[in-house]
Amino acid sequence: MAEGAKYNAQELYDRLKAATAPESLLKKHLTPQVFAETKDLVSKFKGTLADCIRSGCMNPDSGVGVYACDPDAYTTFAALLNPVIKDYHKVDKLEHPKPDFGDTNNLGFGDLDPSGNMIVSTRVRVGRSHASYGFPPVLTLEDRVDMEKKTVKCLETLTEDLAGEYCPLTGMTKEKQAELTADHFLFNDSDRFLREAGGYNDWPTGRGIFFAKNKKFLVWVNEEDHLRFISMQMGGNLGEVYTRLVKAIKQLESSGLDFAKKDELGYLTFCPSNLGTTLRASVHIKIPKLAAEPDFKKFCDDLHIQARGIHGEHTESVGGVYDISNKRRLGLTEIQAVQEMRAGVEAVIKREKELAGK
Ligand code: ADP
Ligand code: DAR
Repeated sequence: MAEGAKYNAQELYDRLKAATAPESLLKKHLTPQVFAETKDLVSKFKGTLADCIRSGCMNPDSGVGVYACDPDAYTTFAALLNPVIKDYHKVDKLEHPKPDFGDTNNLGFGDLDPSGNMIVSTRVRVGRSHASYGFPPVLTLEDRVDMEKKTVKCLETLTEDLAGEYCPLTGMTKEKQAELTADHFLFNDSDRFLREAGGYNDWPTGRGIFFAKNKKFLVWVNEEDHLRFISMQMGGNLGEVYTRLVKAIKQLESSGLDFAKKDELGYLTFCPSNLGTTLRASVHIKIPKLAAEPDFKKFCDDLHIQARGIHGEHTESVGGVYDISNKRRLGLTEIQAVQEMRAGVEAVIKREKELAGK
């Protein structure tokens, strides 16, 4: 069990207030008034404020710091989650459009780096949550096993280039896990923020990965979210990667699973940074000159893009290669989120070439 599991909401809040690390969105928005208003509330899945804030209080260096303990937390703990959501997604009002993936036969974009000199690989993912289950802090081992069974049954309906095989983590050798993780296919249990939020409870039971035969479409089962649908390939052909994901989403959305959503928040996820479209489109791209610029973070912020390391969030870049992706997922459609990422990546490529004197 995570270290912070023994602390109640007051003890967690006291730790948060005493911390001197840079201000997380949790610290910014869990005011004394919001704390007083929410500290004794309990969600429909029996989740508590402590369940939502534990990770950010035990990890003061969090960026967001708060998770929804379950889908109902977005209603029960709205006094805290709503200001966090508005702040992260840079919106003044909580409203979200109906899903719109655009016309994949006429996207207007394809390979963002035809030369192949800069973009190593491209990935687009969305998250989905089973409507009738909680999130990690309130999930039981039986819940995860039930969700895994329901998910695998749905994945077995995938056809054509999306058809494939499910590999549970239980029974997978450490060597196989290390190989798949190094190749950026598989997740592991190394994220301390997620650990403190209950993300690794009963690990590895109920977790696994689905691979299409060509390994360009994957589904993560019970990592941070109940489901992550992932399309990825080497090179910079964002058009192909995105089109494949949209085809998979449409097949999986019609397979009978009931996904958690709210009109004004779109699809619901464990972390409030991911809800709405839940879409993160990323490239691993070589930008040693731009990344060395003092204003690199402001350059990204102004374009609503985010730079990460190449082995997942909270990791470092390697050899000047960064993970560049869209930051906003709420208040815009799926095609708008991908277009925002495309425009950001094109600006990054242009700036890197200018700095390299090309
Ligand atoms: P997410 O929240 O989208 O899962 P993470 O930062 O946790 O993002 O990354 C998850 C995994 O996906 C990591 O192993 C990371 O290296 C890999 N990944 C993300 N973007 C790309 C990309 N464009 N190409 C290859 N692997 C990627
Ligand atoms: N640990 C959280 C994560 C923020 C967003 N990333 C997610 N959900 N994977 C933090 O506050 O840093």
